[in-house]
Amino acid sequence: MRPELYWISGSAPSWRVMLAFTLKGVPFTSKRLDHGAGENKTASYLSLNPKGQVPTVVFGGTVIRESIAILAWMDRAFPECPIFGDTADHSAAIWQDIMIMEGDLRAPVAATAQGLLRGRVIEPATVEQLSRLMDGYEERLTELTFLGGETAMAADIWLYPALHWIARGVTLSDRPPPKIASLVQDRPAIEGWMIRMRELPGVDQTYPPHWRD
Ligand SMILES: N[C@@H](CCC(=O)N[C@@H](CS)C(=O)NCC(=O)O)C(=O)O
Repeated sequence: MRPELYWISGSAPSWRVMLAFTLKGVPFTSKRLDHGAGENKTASYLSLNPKGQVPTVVFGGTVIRESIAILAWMDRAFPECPIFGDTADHSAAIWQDIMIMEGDLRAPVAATAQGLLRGRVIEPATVEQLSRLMDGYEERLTELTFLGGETAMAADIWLYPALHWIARGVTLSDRPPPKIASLVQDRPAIEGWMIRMRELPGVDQTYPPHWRD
C-alpha cells in the first residue's frame, strides 16, 4: 500500500510534499488534480479536504492535510532518511527554520510570486524584506551544503519550491523588479544550493509539469 498524494501542478506546498517523498525514497501514488477543471472542488475531494486545497495525503484510513503536517507525519510513518534531523538538537534547528519560513518568509514569497504572475506591482517593502531574508540564507549556505546540514532536510524542502515559484513568475512577467529578477543569481551560495538540490536523485522529475511547457 502506497500513500496517495493529491496535488496540483505549480502548487508550492504540493511540490514540497512530493519532494519529501522523493528525498525519503518513499514511493507514492500520484493523484494529480486539474485546478482549471475544478477537480479540487468536487464533493469527493472536499470530503478529504474541506477547503478544497492541495496537498492532501491519504494512507489507509488516514487523511492528512497541510503540507508541513504531512512532512511531520511522513517522517514518523517512514523514518528512513529523516527530514527533521536525527537528534533532538538537529530537529529543533530544522523546526525553527520551518517556523521562521512560515512566519516571515511565506508572505513575501507569495506576494512576490503571485504579484508577478498576476501582473501586479510588487511593493518595494516586499522586495526589500525578501532580499534581506535571502541574504541570511546566502550567508548560511556559504558555510553549509544544505540548510539542514550535510543532507537536505525539511527547511531545504520548503525553500526550493518557493524560489522556483518566484522564478516562474519572473519568467512570465514583463518587468520584474531587478532585485527579484536576480534574487538567486545575485547570491552564488543559494545558486549553488539550487543546483545541488536539483541534482539529488529524482528531484528534477518533481518540477511542475505544466511549467515545462
Ligand atoms: N497551508 C496549506 C496551503 C495550501 C494551499 O494554499 N494550496 C493552494 C495551492 S498552493 C490550493 O490548493 N489552492 C486551490 C484553491 O484554493 O482553489 C499547506 O501548506 O498545505
